[in-house]
Amino acid sequence: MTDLASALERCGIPSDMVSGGSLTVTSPVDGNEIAHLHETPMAAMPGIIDASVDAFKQWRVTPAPVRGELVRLWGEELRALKADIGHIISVEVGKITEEGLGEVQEAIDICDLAVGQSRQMFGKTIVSERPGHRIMEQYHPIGPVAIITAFNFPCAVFAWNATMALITGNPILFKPSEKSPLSGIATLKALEKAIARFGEAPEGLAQLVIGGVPQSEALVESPAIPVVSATGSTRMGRIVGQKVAARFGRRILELGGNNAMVVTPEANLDLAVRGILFGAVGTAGQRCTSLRRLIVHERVKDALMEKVLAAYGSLKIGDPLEPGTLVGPLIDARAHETFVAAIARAQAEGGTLLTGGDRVLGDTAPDAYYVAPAIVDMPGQSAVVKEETFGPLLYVLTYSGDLEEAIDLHNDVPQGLSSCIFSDNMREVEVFVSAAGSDCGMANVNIGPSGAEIGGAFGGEKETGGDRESGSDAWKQYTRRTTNTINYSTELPLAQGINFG
Ligand code: UN1
Repeated sequence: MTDLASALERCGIPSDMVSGGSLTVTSPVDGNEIAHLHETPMAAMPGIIDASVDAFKQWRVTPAPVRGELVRLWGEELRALKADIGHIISVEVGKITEEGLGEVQEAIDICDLAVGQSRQMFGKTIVSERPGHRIMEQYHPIGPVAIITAFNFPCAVFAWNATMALITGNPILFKPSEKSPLSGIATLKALEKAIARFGEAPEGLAQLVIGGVPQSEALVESPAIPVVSATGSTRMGRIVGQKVAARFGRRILELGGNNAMVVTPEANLDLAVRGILFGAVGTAGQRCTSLRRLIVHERVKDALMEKVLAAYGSLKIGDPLEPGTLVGPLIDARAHETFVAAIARAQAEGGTLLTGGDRVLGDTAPDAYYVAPAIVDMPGQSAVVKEETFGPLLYVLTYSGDLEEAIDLHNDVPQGLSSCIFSDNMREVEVFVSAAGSDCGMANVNIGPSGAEIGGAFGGEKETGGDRESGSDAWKQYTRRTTNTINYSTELPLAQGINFG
């Protein structure tokens, strides 16, 4: 049986690192304080950033496949520590055991992808209009990359960014969420073990910054850090995006979602129910990809909702480490207040609460916030439905006309992360994924909006930020592209036929 202290120890986190400091970490499982971390003093920030700049000089000239070898070792360390890091995630974030382990697996998967990618940073060769000339593009390292993560994916989202930054030749500066730093530190410790085995990595290649807004600001505002990747709320992203833009840095933003599922009359309803359950209730609705809006055709609404409500009725809510639990706690009291307030607003805006919303286990876990997942039937897409509420709250919207009506409703929110349609009709699904369909960064067919694999690019449009992380060609964002025109002739012809003297 794993306990937190031994998991931390096996991950190489010394006890003095998690005690005596001013940053208190609380477990959402029972509300107990589990760590008191030392914040990175602001006076230390310039030295940390300088060390990263120094590390860049060596790392950028280390051959990319050799950099890939470091990430391969990181994947090995993560495999060895999977159970321990998964356990830390469960205690610190409140994820059920399966999902804690799944998050570590996601980090392992991105390591594997990055190892292969480290040998495939292809640039194009372009024909020249001039004789004896050739044009080519190269993707070079860009410089230190700051990674600021949210509480809900402390291991995987860090790994998405760190793996790609490392193989492309850049040092990393990691600032985990104040709410879940231990899971992030455990993931970083696995990288430190890999660095020790690797042997030739520069000092300062992977550094940790603990703290809150001031420490984040030091990273966001530093001109020595060309790329800032930040995951979190739209409110945070608006500030970070503007600050990074003001100094012409590059930002990678992954912000709020308001993810929907369209269920058409031609859907397999049993499949849809399973998609709804994992999407809306999994991770207690605390994924940025969680299902928040169900847009269902009136012809199948009653049949679907009967099945959904039956499934909600049998959900086991409680200790995420206990086998069989499907719904763990909300992260903190504030998340609970927001959840309750959103339901009250939805009701005031004409909604009918179909199930859930109550706090449960209040007597056995008075300092933890467990809730019964809620479903609110809405007469229309009112103001509250257009906001992201980070919890297990699902709004039901009904359409009665054609698919276009559902798509209009679907796209009429400020966020654009993930989406899905359930239908066995190929015309409907093709329209949904077409240019006239979902306006999100991710549009799925017959699977829910959450739980993406790492192979695709992850991210969304509109207030979600517009950037992409994880697989596909996301690695390019951690590089600077250079276009090289090479003249191997003995003449100097000018482009566009210009005759200069
Ligand atoms: C997040 O919630 O910030 O697609 C990331 C998913 C996960 C990643 C979620 N693979 O739900």
